[in-house]
Amino acid sequence: MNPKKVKFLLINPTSPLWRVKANQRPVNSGVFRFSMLPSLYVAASMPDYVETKIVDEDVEPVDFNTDADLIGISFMTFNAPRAYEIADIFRSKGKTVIFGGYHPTFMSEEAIQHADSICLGEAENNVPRMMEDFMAGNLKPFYQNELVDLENLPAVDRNLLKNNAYLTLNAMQATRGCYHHCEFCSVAAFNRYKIRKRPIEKVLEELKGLGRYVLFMDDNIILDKAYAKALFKAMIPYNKRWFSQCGMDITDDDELLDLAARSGCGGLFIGFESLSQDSLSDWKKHCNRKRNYLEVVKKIHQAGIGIFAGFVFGGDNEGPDVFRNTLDFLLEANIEVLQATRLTPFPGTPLFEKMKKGKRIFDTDWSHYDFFHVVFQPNNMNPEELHTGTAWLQKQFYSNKNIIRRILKATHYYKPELIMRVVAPMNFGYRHKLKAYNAFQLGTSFSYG
Ligand code: B12
Repeated sequence: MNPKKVKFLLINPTSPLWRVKANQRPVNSGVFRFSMLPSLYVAASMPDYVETKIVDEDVEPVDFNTDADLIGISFMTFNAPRAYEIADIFRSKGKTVIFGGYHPTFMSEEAIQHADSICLGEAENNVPRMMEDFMAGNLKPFYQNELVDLENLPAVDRNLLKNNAYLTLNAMQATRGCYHHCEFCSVAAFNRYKIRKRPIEKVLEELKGLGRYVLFMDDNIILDKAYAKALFKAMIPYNKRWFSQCGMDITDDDELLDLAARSGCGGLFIGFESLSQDSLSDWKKHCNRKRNYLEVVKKIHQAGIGIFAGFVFGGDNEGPDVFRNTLDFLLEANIEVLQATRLTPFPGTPLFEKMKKGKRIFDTDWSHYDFFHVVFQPNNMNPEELHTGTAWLQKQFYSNKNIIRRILKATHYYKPELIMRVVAPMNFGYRHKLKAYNAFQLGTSFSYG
């Protein structure tokens, strides 16, 4: 069969808080809009006869009168309710709807109530099969992926995105997945606790075509240390400024840290998760245990690399003093950017199963699975304390006074270019975002009693 051109509308839904209204500017700060690789790889996996249009509800409203032949929706857990709402509208108009992403993969029986078909896992192998069946009028409800061989990843077309709506379009991947078994992590579960690597020459080929600032959307770019060293060494001549995510064990290997810095690493997202050894053990975050966090930070700063730290609150042994203690550490260490999250049992994770079994999940409104709500019963605090305590910490960390202080301190080890282009915008971006979530107001109601 020589198929006709098929129009495919691929939607990224969002919550009412961030949804853009017709002819208005986005509500969410552009600092928090990047990657879009999930949708770009779906589009890249489509056969040639498919014309894809990507709509990101953060940036542009969905046209429910579209003439598209097929509707796709890409979503995680927090935007599942909106994804279902959109799907129901399109299906009531007779359109075929397919789903993909973390939530429909892990909650497939729930999701299929709202879709004609679901891509379970990655798109690259599944999408061609789905399209073949769609064209033959024989679309099946579920397509289970096998892990994709990254050697043959298709090239993405970043022109499908609205250029000025994103922090950068220069997002790419060298590796996918992670073999650690941290209880709360959906990424490792999604990738079946395996790491896969692209051949370095393919990474360089893609990197070459991107601008100076690049985001590597890897789950842990240094997990395979030999690979990371070879990659960083090969990247040095390209003169890029890159940012990624990795484990704090980057500080165990001086050569690796040095190569990261020399190849242009400007900042790393690192999951510190907790100062509590008990929480790290409970969550099976063994790679962080028995480490001197201040020393870790110092070493990374000495290499001229900034730190975006992830901290999680709500461990079983944690009481309300956890917020003050963590704040003291963050300010002393001069962590540049903080992501403070309430522990969240995402579907598909061991934590979800554990909490479900213990009957501790009291809120299954998926729109609350955004790190800004408490959805489970903590052990050593009440939900209100966990909620307001996290907000209190965010309010303190992102006070104007503390932002200015950390920027001044950062001038001793961090390039002015990076302070202007990364630290300042991220800090003020967070202030804006947290205010939209009412976190500053909420934080005032926290007290140690
Ligand atoms: C970049 C990113 C974002 C970006 C944009 C996401 C995007 N659409 O591009 C931004 C910054 C907006 C974002 C926000 C949030 N994020 Co986020 N994000 C990521 C991150 C780090 C990388 C995404 C990426 O580029 N992946 C690479 C691509 C290639 O992989 P992929 O997602 O697996 O895509 C494949 C399949 O899922 C499938 N697929 C996906 N969609 C579709 C659709 C169809 C039709 C088909 C057929 C297939 C298909 O095919 C793809 C290619 O193989 C992931 C972690 C991760 N490793 O994925 C977290 C992650 C997705 N985010 C997460 C969360 C929780 C959030 C937030 C809710 C909270 C937060 N972090 O602040 C917010 C909410 C935003 C808001 N408005 O409030 C969680 C989701 C967990 C869950 N089960 O819901 C993740 C997994 C990280 C984590 N902490 O565990 N995020």
